[in-house]
Amino acid sequence: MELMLYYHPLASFCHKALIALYENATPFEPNIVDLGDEKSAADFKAIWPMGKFPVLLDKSRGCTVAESSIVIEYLDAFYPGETRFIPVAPDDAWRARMWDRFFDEYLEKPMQHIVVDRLRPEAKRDPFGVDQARAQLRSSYAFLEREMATRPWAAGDIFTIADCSAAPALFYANTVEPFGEASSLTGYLGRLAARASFARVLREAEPYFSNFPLERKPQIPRGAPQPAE
Ligand SMILES: N[C@@H](CCC(=O)N[C@@H](CS)C(=O)NCC(=O)O)C(=O)O
Repeated sequence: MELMLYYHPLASFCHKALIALYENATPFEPNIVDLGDEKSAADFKAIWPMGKFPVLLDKSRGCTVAESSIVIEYLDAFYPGETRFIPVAPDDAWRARMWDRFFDEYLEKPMQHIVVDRLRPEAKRDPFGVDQARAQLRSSYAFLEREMATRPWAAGDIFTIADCSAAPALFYANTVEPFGEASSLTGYLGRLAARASFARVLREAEPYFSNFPLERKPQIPRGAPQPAE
């Protein structure tokens, strides 16, 4: 097989790449990395010394592609399918990229900060940083609640790279800092969860949910009807 993905089924940044692969039924060899296992971690770091996944290996083109957004750009450029992740029109393209960055910077990162803090020894925890991360999530929710009231997908009327980022970011952020009654956000997360690609990612992650380090475990949201495309 030409493509191999190094990933873990529970890892939110890996979900971005998996959604893109599943959207277009792109064939790839899955390679689950267990960073808790010395050999698995060492084998992975020999490929990508930063030790962060997802990483896509393209044997036919001799490329090692790291960083979830770049993996998606790469798939869109070299293994395109029916779902195009970067729109062709320049105005739509910068919007899709901007919202991709938004979800990584202002949801994924604070969510990760809260989760990773819980994995530290008690004396090394950072309650102030966790409070800041929670405040960041709440202000992102308030902004998104207004934004998502007027469109079905993150960057407009079509599913793009931004929705690949939004899906795991909102799913895990809602677990660590529930957005409760926010109706546009709940509706959007429901649409994402009903999308076949993300539904499959969640089904594959579910056996690992008990490993999530916070008391409140992730739960697959009830799906909502798809918008007309
Ligand atoms: N900017 C990177 C972030 C990747 C990242 O943080 N991945 C997490 C999993 S969600 C990871 O590899 N964590 C393992 C670790 O930090 O040891 C991307 O977009 O791919």
